[in-house]
Amino acid sequence: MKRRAFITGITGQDGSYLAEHLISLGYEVWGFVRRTSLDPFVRLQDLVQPPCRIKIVYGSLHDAGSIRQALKEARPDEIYNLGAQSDVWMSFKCPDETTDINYHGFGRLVWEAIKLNPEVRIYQASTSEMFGRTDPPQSETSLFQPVSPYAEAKLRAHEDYVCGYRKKYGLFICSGFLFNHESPRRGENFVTRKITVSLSKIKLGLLSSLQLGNLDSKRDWGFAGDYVKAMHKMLQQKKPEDFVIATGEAHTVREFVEAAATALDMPIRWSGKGLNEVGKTTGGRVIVSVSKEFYRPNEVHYLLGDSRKAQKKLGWRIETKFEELVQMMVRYDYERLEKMKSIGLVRAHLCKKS
Ligand code: NAP
Ligand code: F7E
Repeated sequence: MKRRAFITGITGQDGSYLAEHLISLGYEVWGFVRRTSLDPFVRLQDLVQPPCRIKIVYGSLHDAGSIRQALKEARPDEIYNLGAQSDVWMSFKCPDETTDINYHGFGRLVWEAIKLNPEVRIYQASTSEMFGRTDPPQSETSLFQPVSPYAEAKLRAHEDYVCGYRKKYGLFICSGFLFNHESPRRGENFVTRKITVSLSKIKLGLLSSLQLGNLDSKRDWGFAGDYVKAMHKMLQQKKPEDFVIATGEAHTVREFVEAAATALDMPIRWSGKGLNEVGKTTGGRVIVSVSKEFYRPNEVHYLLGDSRKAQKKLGWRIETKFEELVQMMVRYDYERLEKMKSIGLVRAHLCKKS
């Protein structure tokens, strides 16, 4: 019989890649989807075309009854909890909602899951943000020092329901401390995709300039398609354990801009400092500037992961290098926007936070 996987957050970046990966491994995939005012299936187009390759159950992590009902229908062997309010900046605006989804929501899910089947295997999407201000490189034994409501909620979920329930009830439940991972399916509110979309629009004459926040912030950016493979591997271990997943290479936001601009054949030169720093084309046109609006009340300055444990115990490997990732994202955005421009379908850059 096919193994059954239940994915919360299936409509998000990671959920869509994980669903494809598990289907390729022969799983029956169930997705837990919440009601939204727009089409939630944009990242799942290929899987929801008839004949539909995933099974959808509706509900919300806010709602224990909906989780119970969905799990009764799906009867999963493995649960991947990817559903979250995943935007760190937004977590400062909506701390209660963030806590209710990212902490209590996971608690509701685990509780309902073990009532139905105490043997079920559960993956929790923990995050490098939990390390917060701890000096790099960060590994499984590093200190947690969260600085945002997002990271606080994820840390409480890890401590109470991953470590706590594993010890108390002997459950197979584990955390992946995943460092930033990106793709052409990344939300445009995150800095990498904001950069690749905006620079592509600038190159096509659809936008004059891009405004960013902290250019000095350093992140360890990998490819989401590689990272979801590690999630599955964690649930196939003999014993439940937690793992850092990262590339071991960090870049500043400024370096990401440079790499994306170079991939678009539009190299950038920097001048000025702090809020006055600008990025110019070789012709001297300002196409990147800094705005206070995109700074956070509290920042995580430097994340760089040590994933040696995952490489050794899971046999997990980084398949996509930083430059390939940037090129993949730029190519996708530029080609898509060029097509949209040619048929007059492109929108002006939205007047919103991202
Ligand atoms: P994402 O694209 O923002 O996806 C989040 C998913 O959660 C979406 O499917 C969203 O549904 C769903 N969701 C939000 N609120 C929900 C609710 N109340 N009930 C049910 N589902 C809900 O995030 P991602 O990048 O794929 O990340 C996946 C997970 O990994 C998240 O838990 C994130 O915190 C964690 N993580 C991500 C990274 C990273 O770099 N990407 C790194 C470490 C950890 P809608 O489509 O309806 O919004
Ligand atoms: O910011 C800086 C910003 O929003 C990265 C989530 O998936 O990864 C993600 O969280 C850095 C920060 O991702 C802008 O201040 C500068 O230092 O792309 P981001 P994040 O906050 O690292 C972790 C691992 C998760 O778990 C989360 O779910 O870039 N930055 N200027 C900016 N960031 C944004 N969004 N927009 C800017 O204009």
